[in-house]
Amino acid sequence: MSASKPDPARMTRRAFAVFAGAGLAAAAGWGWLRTRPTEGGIPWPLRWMHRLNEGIGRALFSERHLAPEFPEESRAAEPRVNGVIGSPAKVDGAVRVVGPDGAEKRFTPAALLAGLPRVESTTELKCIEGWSQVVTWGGVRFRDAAAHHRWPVDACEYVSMTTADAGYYVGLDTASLMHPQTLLCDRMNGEPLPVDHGGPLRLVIPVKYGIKNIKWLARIAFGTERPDDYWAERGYDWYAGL
Ligand SMILES: Nc1nc2c(c(=O)[nH]1)N[C@H]1C(S)=C(S)[C@@H](COP(=O)(O)O)O[C@H]1N2
Ligand SMILES: [Mo]
Repeated sequence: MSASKPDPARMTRRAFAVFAGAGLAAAAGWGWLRTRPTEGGIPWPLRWMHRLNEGIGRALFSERHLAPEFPEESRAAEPRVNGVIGSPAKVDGAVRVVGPDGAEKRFTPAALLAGLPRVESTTELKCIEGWSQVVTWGGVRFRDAAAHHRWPVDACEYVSMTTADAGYYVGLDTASLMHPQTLLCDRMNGEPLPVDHGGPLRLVIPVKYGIKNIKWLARIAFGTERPDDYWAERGYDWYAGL
């Protein structure tokens, strides 16, 4: 009597059936998802998942929860340029700061940061597409600029940031901007911030994915409603917390 040996042909047929079944289920699921009514341009089940993620993100967020910092030696030798949406701002161009009442003040990028404590920190820029790189950023803390310029951070839960041509725009929660690692950044890897990487001024916000780290920052507007966001309109998570 021989011990029953597995029949390779049968095993293969079974594996194939499982594989095909999973494929059909995924296709059916995708078809279902695609035909759901949309909310803010994306199917409601995805919007619902984003809300769930945001709830968890906000619950985990705290001023004391720091993104990891790295030794300078571990930074990328040649940081890749990724974001190309929106037009670069002029070095001497205005950065407009707009209150909830629409009142506007203009600064050059240098004037916006003048006299504030300079900070350097080496953190990881994480793109939502899966890659990341370690970069040494220099600038001033957003929270220091907010205190110095008396920005209405207590009255306004949200901030909209845009490029000069409004081609790229991000919506941010004020709490994340006030995080100690969030910088108005004008230097990168020990040099003035190159135009490719957002010079003269970009936002560095290591508690969020790369999409929120807007380059060529030219307008900062405070408000009480959740601002438009370039990538949220294209299906990504509005909060984009890490
Ligand atoms: N103005 C502007 N800022 C932007 C983007 C963009 O397309 N335009 N892309 C974002 C994304 S998705 C990433 S990952 C980072 C990439 O920064 P880098 O080009 O300096 O590597 O910039 C962010 N800021
Ligand atoms: Mo990205």
